[in-house]
Parts: sequence; structure tokens; C-alpha cells
Amino acid sequence: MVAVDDGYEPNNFVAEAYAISYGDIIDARIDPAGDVDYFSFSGTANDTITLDIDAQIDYGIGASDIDSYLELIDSSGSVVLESNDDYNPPGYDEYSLDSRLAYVILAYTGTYFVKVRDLFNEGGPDYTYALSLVKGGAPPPPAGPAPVPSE
Ligand SMILES: [Ca+2]
Ligand SMILES: [Ca+2]
Ligand SMILES: [Ca+2]
Ligand SMILES: [Ca+2]
Repeated sequence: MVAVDDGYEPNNFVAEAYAISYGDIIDARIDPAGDVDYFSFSGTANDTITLDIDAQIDYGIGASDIDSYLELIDSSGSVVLESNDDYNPPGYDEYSLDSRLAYVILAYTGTYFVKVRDLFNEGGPDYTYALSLVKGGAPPPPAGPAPVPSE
């Protein structure tokens, strides 16, 4: 693989994972084909976190060529705790290929790894993405019955 303009490279293995923190937004790229990007963060048991990829929706549908695939991996670097290919909220207008792991409750205190790649292991200059890691929050409450209009 050749070096590319992705400031977090090299991060092609767990041992090269780039350390990130809650609140970070990482602008990176899957380039060249076959590139994978590893990140790591320190979590505390019972933290609720959300990992989100913005490549198509927030850059405009079709802005990035990536079909992201996102994995949360445990401290051993080999056990996939959660994974997501495409996330589409209820009522979406256009189908998104962007990944999201929402409201994951961490089981232990320690290191977690995040792996980003293209679903088809393709890549290139247009395979840009933003990865965000946020702590806190809770799933939105399920939609209740519509309020009854008062008279
Ligand atoms: Ca990369
Ligand atoms: Ca990489
Ligand atoms: Ca997103
Ligand atoms: Ca996807």
C-alpha cells in the first residue's frame, strides 16, 4: 500500500490503531483499495456510546464512494462486539450506505477498537468518511400514540 493523504495512517492493524476520544470527529479515507482504518479508545463499563459514519448523508448523497462497514472490537483486537453495514433511521428519504452503532453499552473498562473499511474492500481518493464517537445519550423514546387533540 502507498501512503495517502489520510492523517491517521498508518492504521492498518490493531497494533497501529489511532487513539481517539469521546467527542472526536475523524475525517479520513479508505485509500487505496483494501485499506482498513483502525482506531482505539478507552471506555468505562456502562458507558453508552454511539459510533457514526458520515460519508453520504452529511456530505450529500453520493458525495463519497464508500459503502462503509463499521466494527467495534474488544481489547483482544479479535472479537467483534458489534458491527453495522448500512444504518437507516425510520422515515429516511434516500437509502444510505453509511454505518452507525447507536447506544452501545460498554461491558468493561478498558480499550476498544474501531475498524472502518469499505464493504467491498474497494477504495480511492473519493472514499472519504467522517467517523464520530460520542458518549452519553439514550435511545429516543419509542413514538407514543399521537396526542389526542383537546377540544
Ligand atoms: Ca485510511
Ligand atoms: Ca488504513
Ligand atoms: Ca451518519
Ligand atoms: Ca455500508
